Amino acid sequence: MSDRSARASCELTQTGESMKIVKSRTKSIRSLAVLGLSALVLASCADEEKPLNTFNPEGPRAEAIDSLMAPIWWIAGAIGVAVVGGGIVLAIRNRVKPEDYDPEDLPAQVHGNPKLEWTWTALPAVLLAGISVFTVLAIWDLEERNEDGGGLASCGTGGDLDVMVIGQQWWWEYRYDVDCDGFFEDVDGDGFANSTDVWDDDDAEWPLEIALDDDDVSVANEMVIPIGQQIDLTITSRDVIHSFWIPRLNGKRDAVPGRLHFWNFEATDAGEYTGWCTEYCGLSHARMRMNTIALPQAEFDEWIANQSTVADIPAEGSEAALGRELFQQQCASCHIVWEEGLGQDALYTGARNEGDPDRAGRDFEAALTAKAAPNLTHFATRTVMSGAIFSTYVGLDANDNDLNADQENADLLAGYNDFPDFVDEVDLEEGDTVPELRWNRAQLKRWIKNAPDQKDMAPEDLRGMPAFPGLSDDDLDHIIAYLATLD
Ligand code: HEC
Ligand SMILES: [Cu+2]
Repeated sequence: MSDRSARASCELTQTGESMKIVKSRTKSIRSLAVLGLSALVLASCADEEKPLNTFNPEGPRAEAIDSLMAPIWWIAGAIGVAVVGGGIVLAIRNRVKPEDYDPEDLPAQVHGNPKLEWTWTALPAVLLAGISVFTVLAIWDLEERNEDGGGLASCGTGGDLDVMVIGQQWWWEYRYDVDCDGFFEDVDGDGFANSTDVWDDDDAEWPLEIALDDDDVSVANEMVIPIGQQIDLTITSRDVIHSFWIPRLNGKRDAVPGRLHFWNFEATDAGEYTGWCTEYCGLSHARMRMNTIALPQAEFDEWIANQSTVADIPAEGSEAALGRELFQQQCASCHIVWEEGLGQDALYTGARNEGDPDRAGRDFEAALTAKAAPNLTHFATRTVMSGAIFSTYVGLDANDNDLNADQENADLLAGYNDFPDFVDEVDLEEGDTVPELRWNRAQLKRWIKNAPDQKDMAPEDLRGMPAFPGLSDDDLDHIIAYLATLD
């Protein structure tokens, strides 16, 4: 079964067939067959290739969960079969025809038999106690952080990495503690910058100023990690409760405003690991995904070195320079692009007023809808955007100049919207050349022109990005040319 038809039948099974469990007895055979078929099809949904498959764990954390679950599943399955099977066997063996039914003829009674009663109380208790020992050990194991000075304090000498994960309606921000000085300022002066400093800092306005460190790197939607090392995560949220879950790397952990939750994972192999927000968080909850890219150490080092640089300023008079001007007028009230002279602490709009004398005094808060928007300094290095629901690059001959005008292209892209691995999904005929990866200009245009049309958002309620109906096609071209320089 091809990937696509498997997916189609997954949907079919979930929506239709299994509902058709037929009531009448004559149809029961057919309904059994349907059930069996559904089970088979659903089993094929657990295909190894599926990006969110917990049964295909990668790295020690996910493997620990999987290897805890497998034996419990078999034990529970055996007990289930024994109990249900025993029940069925007894029912069949002891069945009586209505005309033979004698209310006086009771089976042997076991009530008041201490041996039996002790046995069926003790057995499950021992079993559950045994399972709980392994479960608790696994939970402790999963929570373990790198021994590098309390987790939050530094990256330590081992070079392991601390990443702060911040959920927001409806995208994820990742901050990297690049210089290993921790995420927090040492407010209480005890020589140790840790999470208690946040509570000690009267000026810190949770959650706006959490983890405000001049030297950190902030990216959106796509977390890049080195393979073969444990990444310590500090998870929190800016608005409502979200839940962070990359199924192939570890279990879930809630992102709760005002709280710091610790979590970690490790990928053994290079590759892409995707996830979804798994706590209902409003309008675009289903479009709040995450992408994790695991790279060999050397490539990761290159990546982080590049992310730590400021953006180049495009040459005067170029298309990109025009775009930058527009960007500063229309977009910079929410989005930051770090440039020379603009301190990295200008991560939030409030701080930006001081960071750039040209902008001092402007009322950014008033224009600010989302309180924070993705940092776009190296936007062109990401493969996904907008909560990881669109690709920044496609392998299609995307239509450059007309917003949604080319229906075929629009349809293909719409198909992509539901599936980030679009490039692999395009059916190519034999002999076709694989289309080159290219900047997804069509989608970017649609997004910048009218983001709420592309993803449910409520900019009027201070959530998400507003539409810019006033931008002309040329304006959009210029802005996109500028964004393309942000690599
Ligand atoms: C009022 C705040 C605000 C303004 C103004 C704004 N944006 Fe956004 N933008 C956002 C938010 C919030 C998101 C994240 C939306 C999401 O993914 O749910 C976003 C996402 C984006 C993204 C995707 C980034 C990524 O990594 O996912 C791009 C590109 C972008 N905006 C470009 C622009 C451009 C260009 C302008 C100016 C024409 C602009 N934005 C103006 C708030 C804003
Ligand atoms: Cu969410």
